[in-house]
Amino acid sequence: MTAAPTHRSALLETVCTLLSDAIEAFRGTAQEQQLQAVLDRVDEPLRVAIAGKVKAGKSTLLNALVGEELAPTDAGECTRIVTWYRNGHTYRVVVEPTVGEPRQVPFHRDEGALEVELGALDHDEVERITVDWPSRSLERLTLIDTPGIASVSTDVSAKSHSFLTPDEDRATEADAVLYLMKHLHATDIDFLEAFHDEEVSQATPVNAIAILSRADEIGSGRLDSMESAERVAARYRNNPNVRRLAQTVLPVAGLLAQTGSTLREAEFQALVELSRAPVEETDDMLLSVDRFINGRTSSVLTSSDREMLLDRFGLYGVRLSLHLIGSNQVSTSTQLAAEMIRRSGLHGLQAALLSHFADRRDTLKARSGLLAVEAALRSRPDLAGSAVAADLERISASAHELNELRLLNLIRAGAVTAKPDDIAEMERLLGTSGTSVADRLALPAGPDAAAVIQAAQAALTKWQRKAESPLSTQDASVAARILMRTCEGILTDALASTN
Ligand SMILES: Nc1nc2c(ncn2[C@@H]2O[C@H](COP(=O)(O)OP(=O)(O)OP(=O)(O)O)[C@@H](O)[C@H]2O)c(=O)[nH]1
Ligand SMILES: [Mg+2]
Repeated sequence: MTAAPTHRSALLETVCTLLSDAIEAFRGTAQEQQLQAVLDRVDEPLRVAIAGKVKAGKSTLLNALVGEELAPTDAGECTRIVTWYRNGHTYRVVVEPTVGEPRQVPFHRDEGALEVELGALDHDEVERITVDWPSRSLERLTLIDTPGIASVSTDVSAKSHSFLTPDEDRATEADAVLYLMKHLHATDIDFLEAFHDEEVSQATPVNAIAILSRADEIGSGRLDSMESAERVAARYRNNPNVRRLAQTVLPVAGLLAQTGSTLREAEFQALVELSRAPVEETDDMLLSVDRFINGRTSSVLTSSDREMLLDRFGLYGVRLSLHLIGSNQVSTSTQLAAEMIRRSGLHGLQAALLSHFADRRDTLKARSGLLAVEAALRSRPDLAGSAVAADLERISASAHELNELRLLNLIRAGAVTAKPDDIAEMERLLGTSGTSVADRLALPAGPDAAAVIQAAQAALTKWQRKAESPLSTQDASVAARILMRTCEGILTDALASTN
């Protein structure tokens, strides 16, 4: 059932009406159910899928975002199943088999990830698992863990592909995607492109963020690894192929963030113990995984203690912790945890998730709704001339928020001719640096109405001149007109707030 409508934007309200009309028009067909499902989820949190190749660090990053160890990493059957993590009133796990009814199943969690009991079911007989978990972090975003793409088992890979890039007549179930890549391989670009096609675009610069994952490994675990990762990410950010496909590229060391969020006192004490050993000894140990686990040490840590530390921290995490403890920058486990999270890049990702996804929730939901109606209509050419088809076209063409998203796509595709400075300003106005008015107008946070009015007026004049200039190309003047509308909207709101 649809939850009681919260504060929907006018566009989302219109799209809900369209969905209801479409449900009527498709009554008694397979499309009816799909459209109903889309309508039902309008008031739910935004659904963000975490995708990427095998062992890219997807489940670890999901745990870091939730702040708990939930999703199984490394081994286990469940890493091969699409798993949803939703905010819930109670702890509950439901398994949806490929054949048969969904059923609630037992789960347990000792120390570490959730272990779901599939009973007699094999992993390939499971369509999806839904985990309801009371968690503040899941209030605004539902997170979806997907199995690795291009895995050894093509079957598992196919499962992710069909979830993220469904058949022509079925819109994707995710509203947005975090795409993890360890390094930029050809297949990463192929993958993003597979679900980037003009109309049924599932991932576009609008709803995808690329993550340079396991960022701590980029500099071979050296202390400046995260700085190296930031430089690599900045390069990718300016790569036209990446710009076409994702809103931004952020370096994140998920393991560091996950362990920071779940750090145990005993682990901190083990690191303190290790930090007491002579520097030459620890330097030598940190040269490789093998030396760290099996090398000689004057500390009391056994090989298995060290192996456990490595599992939780990685070489970089151990090196960083020893450095922070040794130089007295941290003296408690709480301080170490905070510093690990700060350096992991998690805060940057959380901010991007809010500004790029959560704050655009209504627009992205509206977009998902329109895509669903469009997909349904494609399966029924006889309805091409129907009222639903006409409404779809009218709403798609006239909604300013959607025009903004489309313009952003065009800019990212390199289809708008303008000077680099103007491109940067266009993108900012469209919200790529954050969707607040201050972000869009490049004003300091919390500007007063007068400052907003002045900046919006100046921007409006600028884009009006560009729109009317005989020197502007056709694409640039269309872009300028859309930006004028954006400025007018900001101006109207600011003027209204002064009355
Ligand atoms: N050093 C380091 N290791 C990481 C990081 N993130 C994940 N790992 C390790 O990489 C391995 C795979 O991590 P997962 O989170 O299970 O990766 P995944 O993408 O979910 O893997 P599949 O679901 O099997 O495709 C684990 O051993 C993690 O500990 C990271 O940021 N840094
Ligand atoms: Mg996984």
